[in-house]
Amino acid sequence: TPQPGMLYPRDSESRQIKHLDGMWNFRADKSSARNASFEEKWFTQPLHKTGPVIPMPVPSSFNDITQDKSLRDFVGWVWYDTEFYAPMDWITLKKRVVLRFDSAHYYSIVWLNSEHLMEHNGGHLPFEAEVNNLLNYGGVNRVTIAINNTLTPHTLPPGTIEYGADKGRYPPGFFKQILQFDFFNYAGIHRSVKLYTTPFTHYISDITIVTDVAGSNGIVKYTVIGDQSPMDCKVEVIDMDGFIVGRQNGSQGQITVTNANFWWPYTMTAEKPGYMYTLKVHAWDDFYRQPFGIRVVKVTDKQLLINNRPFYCHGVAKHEDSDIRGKGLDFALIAKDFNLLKWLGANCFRTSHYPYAEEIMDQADRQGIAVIDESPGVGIKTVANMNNVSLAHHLEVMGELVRRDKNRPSVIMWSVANEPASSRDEARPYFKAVIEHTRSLDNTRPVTYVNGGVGPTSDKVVEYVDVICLNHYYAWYSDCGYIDVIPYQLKSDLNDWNALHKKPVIITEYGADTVVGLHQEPSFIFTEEYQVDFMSQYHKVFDEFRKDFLVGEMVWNFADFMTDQQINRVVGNRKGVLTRQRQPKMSGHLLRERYQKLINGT
Ligand code: BDP
Repeated sequence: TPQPGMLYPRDSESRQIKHLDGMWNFRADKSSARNASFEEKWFTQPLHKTGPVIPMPVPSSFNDITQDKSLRDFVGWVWYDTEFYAPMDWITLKKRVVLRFDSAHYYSIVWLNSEHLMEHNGGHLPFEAEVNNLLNYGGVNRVTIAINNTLTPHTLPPGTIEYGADKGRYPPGFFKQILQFDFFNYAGIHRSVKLYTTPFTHYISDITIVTDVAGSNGIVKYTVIGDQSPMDCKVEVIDMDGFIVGRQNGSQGQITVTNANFWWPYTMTAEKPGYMYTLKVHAWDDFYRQPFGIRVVKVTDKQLLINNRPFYCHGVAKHEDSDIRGKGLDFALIAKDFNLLKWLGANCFRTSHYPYAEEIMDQADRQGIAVIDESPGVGIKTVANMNNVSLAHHLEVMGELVRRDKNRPSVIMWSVANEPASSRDEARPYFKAVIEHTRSLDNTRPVTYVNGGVGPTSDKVVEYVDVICLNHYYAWYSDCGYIDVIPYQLKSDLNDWNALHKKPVIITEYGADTVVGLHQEPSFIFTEEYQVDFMSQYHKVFDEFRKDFLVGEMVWNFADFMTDQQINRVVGNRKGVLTRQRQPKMSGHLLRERYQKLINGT
């Protein structure tokens, strides 16, 4: 379990933020051994003194920024650096200063003024360190980061490197990265970099809020952790109009908010969806305002309940993916995607297949979109992927994910993995451990994994989950072109699962590749007509089973996204109901019509 902490940087009376985003210097280590940068100690001097650098935007993936194919497909160490000044008042005011990367993909080593500061294993999640000892207040500071995107059997997601075995038939030193998942392995500093301050000692390091509903009242249980104990701590619950609706002294306690505004997905209430409160924490001289919502999630044998009312999830699986920036954070894209979710009438998404940016999750909270929060556990297929080294890392990652997102009302479920080889004997102890660990970190939310076509009699993991999540590609990866098989196969599969496990089911993926603008009638695979006909068959079955134990449907995918180069991918995966540029295909209109009807209860 990771240390408590990693509160999202927020300014306050006692805290200040300095953004380090912008153009950084960048250099890839293209040496044949791939590690000249370490032998030459690039971290000891400004990067531009080690050799040629190029400007690289932060945040962004580096892959699609240049015209250089070898950089797009680069596997190994890339280096970034930038310079900044630390305000002198940080000394006089006795500030603790923290350097935080909201995420970098995949393995990162950070130096400050040539001194080793921290390392972090894995993308999609934040890491930070206190920098007071290394900071230069009288002059310029240089932060350097080396990032390696190489995937191994024990990274999440896992991957392998394949060498050109037949030397005569491959260029010298030839190798390629083999991915076990279906999206481009974008890399770089994907999210923002910030310096933030807190009081030097006696500061708030973590806050956990758990809520419940009791009639029309909200129950708010909170725990505050500081760098010292005991803590001198006062908290206030503040509503969206700025009124204090509850207060309490002590680092732990319970507050009842009378006639509370509960957090609801926007499709469950016309009034105040995504209602957020603030827990204002004042400990010693430190102030932190933690947003939260009052709601409770429960699961029965047939239903998913939000605030004790059945919730039917009609949503999408997404990716962090767009032109040029790859997986880089982009506020314009975030705003556009949420507008599109509303346009479609979607009330839910899954963070397939890794944790999304905190700024995305903020919008889910505030706009009332429910989220299945998925770890980067995608492509866990081999025995090596399930050994003790892999398991230890997976447990660590779940700890980091729960620590980051535990206070988010939008997160209604944790997903530990996507489409692992769940029929393997090794999968049983591995996923039992991962799922039980996740539940021990947070017993207020259901835990699941997403099953990839392993049937109910061969699967060895579903017995540990609260909700069964299934991906199905009938009439695409099997019986391709024969949409008539869909109702038969989907129905019999749903009934088979239900015969063995009395748990609610969500179809977390179904979809067909569709090249926008390709038309043919009668429909033919890859055309817009086929995607519409294909989805319509699934919808008929969903409508039959949502009266019973089906609690959700999510199309694969919200938008087209980039993948590796493969013969079954025409410049990326084309299963979006929107193009990668976020324009609707015919299927987007179909889905919108369906989801708007579901919202109106017709
Ligand atoms: C599913 C995977 C997803 C793929 C999708 C597809 O979960 O990541 O992109 O198939 O093949 O198996 O389109």
